[in-house]
Amino acid sequence: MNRLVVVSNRVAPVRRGGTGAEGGLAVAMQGAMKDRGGVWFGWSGNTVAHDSSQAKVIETGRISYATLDLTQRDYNEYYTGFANSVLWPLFHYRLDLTDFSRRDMAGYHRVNAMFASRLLPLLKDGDVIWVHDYHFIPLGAYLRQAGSRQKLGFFLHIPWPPMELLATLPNHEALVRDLCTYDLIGFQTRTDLHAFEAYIREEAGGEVLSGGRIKAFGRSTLAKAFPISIDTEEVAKLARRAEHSPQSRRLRESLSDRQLITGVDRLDYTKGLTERLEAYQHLLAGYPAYRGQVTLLQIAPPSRGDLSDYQQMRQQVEAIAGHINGRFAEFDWSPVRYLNRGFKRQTLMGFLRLSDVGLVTPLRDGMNLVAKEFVAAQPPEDPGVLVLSRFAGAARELDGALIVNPYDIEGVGDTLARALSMALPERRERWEAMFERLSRHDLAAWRNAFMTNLDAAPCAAAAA
Ligand code: GDG
Repeated sequence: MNRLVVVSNRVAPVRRGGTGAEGGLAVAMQGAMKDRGGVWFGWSGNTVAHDSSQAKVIETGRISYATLDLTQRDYNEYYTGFANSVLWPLFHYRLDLTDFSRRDMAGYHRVNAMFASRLLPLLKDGDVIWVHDYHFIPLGAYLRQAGSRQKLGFFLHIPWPPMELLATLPNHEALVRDLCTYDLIGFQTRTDLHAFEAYIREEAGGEVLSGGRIKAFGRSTLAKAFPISIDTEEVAKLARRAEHSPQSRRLRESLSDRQLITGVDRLDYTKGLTERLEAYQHLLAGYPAYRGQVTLLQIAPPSRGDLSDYQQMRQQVEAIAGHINGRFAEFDWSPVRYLNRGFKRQTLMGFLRLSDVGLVTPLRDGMNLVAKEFVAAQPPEDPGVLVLSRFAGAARELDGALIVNPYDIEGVGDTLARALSMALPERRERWEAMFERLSRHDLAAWRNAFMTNLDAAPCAAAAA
C-alpha cells in the first residue's frame, strides 16, 4: 500500500506506543500511517528568528514526524492573521469579526509555499497526501507547482460558508481555485458540500456532476461529505474507567445529589458560551424549582488568547458567569462552575459520564466532537440527555438529542428544563439510537471512507 503523508497545522506529539492522552484524530491518523507507513508534517508550535531551511524529522517505527518552525512574522501573518482572523471567523459566518489585510494574506501564501517546498524532498513516488484544514488550502497548488505528482486529498474541519459570505473575501476565487487542485475535497456535512457546490456553479461557472465530480477552473476534482466522528469504543471505555476515579468521586460528592449540566468547549466565540450562560440564567429565573438543585459545569480551556476578539469574549463569559452566581447563589450552592482550563482526556470523559445533561450550543461548528463524546460516555442503564445546537454539524446525525436554536435564549432555557426532567424510558430510547449510530460511524469508519475515496480518486497530475 502507498505511504500516507498527513499535513496539519500542528503535529501530534511523538509518543512511542501512545499514552492515551492524544486526541482521537491523532490516534486515527497514526493508525493509518502505522499500517501503510507515513509522514506527519506540520508546524512544530515554536517560533524562531529564522525560517527552518528543512524540516526536523523524528522517526518512530514506520512513521516519521517532520516539523517546521515559524518566524514571529509568519506566525502573526499566517496563523493569527489570515487563518484565524479571516478564514476562521468568515467560515463560521462571522463576517463582523474578519480582519482582512493583503499583508496577512501574502503571509498565508508565503507559509503555504514554504511548507510545500520543505515537504517536497520528503515525498516518494506513489505517496498519498492528506492535507487538513483551513490553514493549508493553497498547499496543494504549491506542491503541484513545485512538481509533486502525488495524489492530493484535503479535509476541511470547519464549515464551508455560503457563497455570498465567501464572496466578501478579496481573492476568494483564487482560494477556491487552489482548493480545486486537490484530487479529493472532503467536507463535514452536506450543508457545507452544497454551499461549495453552489459556489462552483454560480460564482465559478463550473459544473457539479454525478458522484461528487466537480469541473471548474479547467480542472476536475471530487467533493464529498465525510462527517468526522470519535473512537466511540475508546471514549466509552475511558468514561467507564473514569467513573470511580478520585476526580469523578470528588465531583459526585461535591454535587450532593444535584443534577449536573456540563459544557466542554475551547474558549471560542463560535461555541456560543455567552448565549448558553444566558439560557441557563433563563432556566434559573423561569423555573425557580431548579434553584439549588442543578449545577452548570462549564469547562473552557483558553484558546488563541493573543487575539483581541478572544480576550473580549472571555471577559464577557466571565462577567455573565459571575453575574449568575451573584444573582442566584446560596451560601451552600453556586449555580455555575466555570473552569478556564483543560483536563486530562480520561477525567473529562468521566465528568461527561456523570452529567445529566450535555449542553452543546455552538453558533456554528463544523462537527463538534464533544456532542459525540457525551453520547459515547453515558452509562447505558441511565443515560443523560444531549441538548444540541442545530448549527453544529453533529446535529445532522444525533437526532436523539434535543435540538435547539442557540440564538433563542429562552427556548434553550426551556429545553434545559425539559432535559432535566426527562423520564428514563425516553432518555434511553433517544440515547440508544445515537449510540448505535456512533458505534457504526466511528472515527475509523470516517478515516477509512476518506482514504478509500482518495485511493480511488483519479490523480490530476498523473493524467496531465
Ligand atoms: C474543530 C472543529 C470539528 C476540549 N477540552 C478539553 C479537551 N477537549 C477536546 C474535546 C474534543 C476536542 O477537544 C474539541 O473538538 P470539537 O469538535 O468539539 O471542536 P474544535 O476544537 O473547534 O474542532 C469542529 C473538529 O475540528 C474535528 O473535525 O468537530 O467542528 O471546529 O475532542 O473532548 N480535551 C482534553 N482536555 C480538555 O480540557 N484532554
